[in-house]
Amino acid sequence: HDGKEKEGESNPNAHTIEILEKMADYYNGMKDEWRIRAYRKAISTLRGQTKKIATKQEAMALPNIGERLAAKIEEIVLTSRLRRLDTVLADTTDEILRCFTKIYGVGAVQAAKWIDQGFRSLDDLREKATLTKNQQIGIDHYDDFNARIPRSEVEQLGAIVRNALRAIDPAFQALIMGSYRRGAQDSGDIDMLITKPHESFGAIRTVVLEQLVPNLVKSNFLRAELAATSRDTGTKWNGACALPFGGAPWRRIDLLLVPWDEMGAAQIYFTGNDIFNRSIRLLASTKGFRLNQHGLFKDVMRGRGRVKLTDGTLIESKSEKKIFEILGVPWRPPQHRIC
Ligand code: DCP
Ligand code: MG
Ligand code: MN
Repeated sequence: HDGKEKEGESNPNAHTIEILEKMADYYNGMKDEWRIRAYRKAISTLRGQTKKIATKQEAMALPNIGERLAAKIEEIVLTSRLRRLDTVLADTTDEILRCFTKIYGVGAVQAAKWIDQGFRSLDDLREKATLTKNQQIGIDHYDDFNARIPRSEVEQLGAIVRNALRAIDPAFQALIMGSYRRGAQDSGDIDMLITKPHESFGAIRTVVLEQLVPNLVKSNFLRAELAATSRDTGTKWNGACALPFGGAPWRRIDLLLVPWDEMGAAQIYFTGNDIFNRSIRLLASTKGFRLNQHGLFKDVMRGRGRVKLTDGTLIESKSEKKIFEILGVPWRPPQHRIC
């Protein structure tokens, strides 16, 4: 920090130096030793000048400044900016944004907020950010949660849930949905639909939340609970699980609690994929219906701005096939519900 403090006002090349330092910081992050050295030396040379260096010619005449750096110095003096730095900063922001949005439960808005607050890496977040419990777990298990789960492990994890549930009440059903039901060779998480023939939502929820989940926590299968997004509160339990051996990777698991009467609509919803759901729901609405995870409805009253005023009349919710039929959509097996 040789005289850096004084530089601000007095050094005629302060602005040029400031921009070159940002480039050096970038190459530092890239571990580009050769460019780091070139920038450091040029910066040091500029610091020693008492006159403003404004042209490529002037810059090249100084020690340790090559032609390309000299051209950059001229560009900075002429335009007050360096286009290369602008692209580098935009690319870096994109990369940090991608890194942050891969934290489970973190979207673009939260990620942008953190970047705004000056956080640049997961370590920054760990050390300096105020994190919710969910975010803390998402960061602690970042690599695990971003890894794909092999189909065979999805089956093993699903069997553990199914066996624990059947031990409580053999009439219960636990089906693996999501990408697994669509036939994927690996999945991002495990999606399990839990139901019992002829049973209500309340009774199913009581068994899952008061018996199944506590049992699976006790057996160390469930490792953490993750707060639900406001949209699925009540119908979903989100968390993390792992196979019962030391060092087993943590996997994301979603349990969807479904009353028997809503099985068909729930199966469509939880099989996805999300784009297929959006398009079949849109198609339903163009035919005057409304489709959601609970059923297919008609005569939904909408007010201003298409705000829903009533749920309408339930037409069908029990059978996946019937919902397709009523909508006039040819049956699509789960493997073909990829849009
Ligand atoms: N779903 C949806 N809209 C969303 C999220 C989910 O309709 N925004 C539905 C369709 C999905 C299903 O829930 O297929 C399960 O959601 P996942 O996020 O677990 O997605 P997938 O199981 O399809 O893929 P992955 O292998 O990444 O888990
Ligand atoms: Mg899934
Ligand atoms: Mn899921």
